[in-house]
Amino acid sequence: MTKHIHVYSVEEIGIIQLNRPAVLNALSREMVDEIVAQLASFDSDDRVRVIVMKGNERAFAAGADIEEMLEDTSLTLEMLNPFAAWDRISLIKKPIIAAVNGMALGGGFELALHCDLIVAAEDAKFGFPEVKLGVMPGAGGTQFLTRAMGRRKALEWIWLGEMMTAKEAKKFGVINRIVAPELVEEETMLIAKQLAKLPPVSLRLIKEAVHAAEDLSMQEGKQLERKNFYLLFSTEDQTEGMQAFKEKRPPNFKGK
Ligand code: CO8
Repeated sequence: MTKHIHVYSVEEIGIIQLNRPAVLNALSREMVDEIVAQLASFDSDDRVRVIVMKGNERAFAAGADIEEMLEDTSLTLEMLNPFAAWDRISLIKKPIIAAVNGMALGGGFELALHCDLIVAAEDAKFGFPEVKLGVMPGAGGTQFLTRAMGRRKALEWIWLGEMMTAKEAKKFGVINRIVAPELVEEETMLIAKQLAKLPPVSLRLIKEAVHAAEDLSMQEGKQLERKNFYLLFSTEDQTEGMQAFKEKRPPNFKGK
């Protein structure tokens, strides 16, 4: 049973809907724990090939729950270690797509940035308003944004705490696609279904190699890529993919 998220599946797609509409899906710690537990559960569920995370029309999520943070001190945060839960999102191996309508702010923006792909409504708004609260992004925002748009642009956005339009976010490589608000879900599901037909082991080893490119040297990254490439030759899907090409028929990938 979950209190703050709604969970369901459509074919091979596992869907997590953030569900605290009264507070624009503000992320309480309990809610983050539910999201992370559900991601892990989908990740180990053979019936699920792709994960979608979405909010509602008004908000993906308007940040961490400010009410909850009001009483925090440096020491309570150190002892609580709230970001350990966020770190677990990076361990999810299946593709995760964020479908963003409305606002994705602060921790809500960071949650979207933890996803692999982001589809957004043309009127969606992204931003890190933390500076206006006397704090700063804490769940990876400075790192994700700098890697996407470079130091100068990232500083400008995070310092000023202004909202970024979907168009700007796309221009700076922060999100993947923009569509009309009413088409966000449809577009996200189209990508998810496309991914769900592709060989799952290839998808996860590609994700591992691409993510590693942000931390490793070129040589180390290429070594990892090579090992993953070799590994795929021990899958039935590699035989199926190449055989299907030879026989001029569509492949049927099994994730083995
Ligand atoms: N936390 C708690 N409640 C919130 C939050 C939030 N982040 N955002 C909105 N709400 C609540 C409002 O208090 C309001 O509740 P009520 O009806 O009881 O007064 C309700 O949601 C609706 O909000 P508004 O009436 O303010 O709606 P508006 O359309 O007028 O404004 C805004 C929408 C602009 C999004 C506005 O609500 C706002 O500025 N929200 C705060 C945004 C923000 O500063 N986010 C960053 C938070 S800090 C953070 O995310 C740190 C991340 C670090 C990682 C966290 C790990 C623990």
